[in-house]
Amino acid sequence: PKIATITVQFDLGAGRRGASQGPKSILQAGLLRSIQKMDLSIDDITVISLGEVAATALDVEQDITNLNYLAEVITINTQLAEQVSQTVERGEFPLIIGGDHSISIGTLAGLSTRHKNLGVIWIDAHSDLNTAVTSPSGNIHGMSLAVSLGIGHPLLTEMRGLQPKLKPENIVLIGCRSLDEGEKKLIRSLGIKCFTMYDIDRKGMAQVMQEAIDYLKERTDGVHVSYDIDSLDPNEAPGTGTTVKGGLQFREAHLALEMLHEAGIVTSAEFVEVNPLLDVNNKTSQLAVGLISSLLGKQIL
Ligand code: DIR
Ligand code: MN
Ligand code: MN
Ligand code: MN
Repeated sequence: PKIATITVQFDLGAGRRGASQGPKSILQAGLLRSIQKMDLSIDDITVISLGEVAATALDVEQDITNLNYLAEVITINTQLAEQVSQTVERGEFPLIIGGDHSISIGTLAGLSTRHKNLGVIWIDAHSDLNTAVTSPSGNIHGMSLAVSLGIGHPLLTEMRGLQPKLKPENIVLIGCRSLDEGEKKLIRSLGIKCFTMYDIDRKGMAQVMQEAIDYLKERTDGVHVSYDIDSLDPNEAPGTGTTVKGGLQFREAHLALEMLHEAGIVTSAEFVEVNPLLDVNNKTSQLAVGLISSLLGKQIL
């Protein structure tokens, strides 16, 4: 299908500024040239930003304790959900470029209009399963997966309708190595499938991905790849706000996406948390171009 690129210039879900400049930097690093080389058809780029839009006014009665920039997060994600929904209704493949990881709230809300049994591969050093109660930071980018499961502030979970956007058994976490206590509890209690860095070291990325693909293939009606660039080792991806050592190596990261392309199960994707202000010689933006290309079918030979 035709690829519809949606860029989201937003970073208020994260603890530090700069990820809003990720899309511009990834485009400058040659994303469109790389995609065009693969003979894919690609639509115009839709740009989403808070810009002149005033953030949603929140009712003073609302409890917004430990939810930083809640109004702004709602405003941007409501716009994004609408764009994603229109894209899938046109039968196109949404490729969302962030922005911080809070934008998954809008992406998954938009996808849920079309997919009732969506699978998600969440590649991240973190699990983003916090709530305002468990979060050590109040940053909503650490809560987006929980929100999509229907766990969190109603203004977030009820975006585009009341129902949870995802089922816990349709999620696979890959690359985690920094989990907060509340997140660990939730992973265990909901039985979320989780391949930590320990599993990747132990089994190798090829086996981990094969298991993830086999698991999702039989139970879902589409698979969304949510790719946080901090899943990579900081040596490969220094340009991101919350680096955690002991991450994916360059080839492991590419192999995962190459295998996903080969499996032919992916129906949408987002790449988030590239922060050009923290980058070294544009290394992380260039890496993102390579990773997106691998997911879309770029091969070495
Ligand atoms: C931490 C960091 N678990 C939090 N989360 C990040 O603030 O909730 N997610 N960086 O990508
Ligand atoms: Mn994340
Ligand atoms: Mn992360
Ligand atoms: Mn579909």
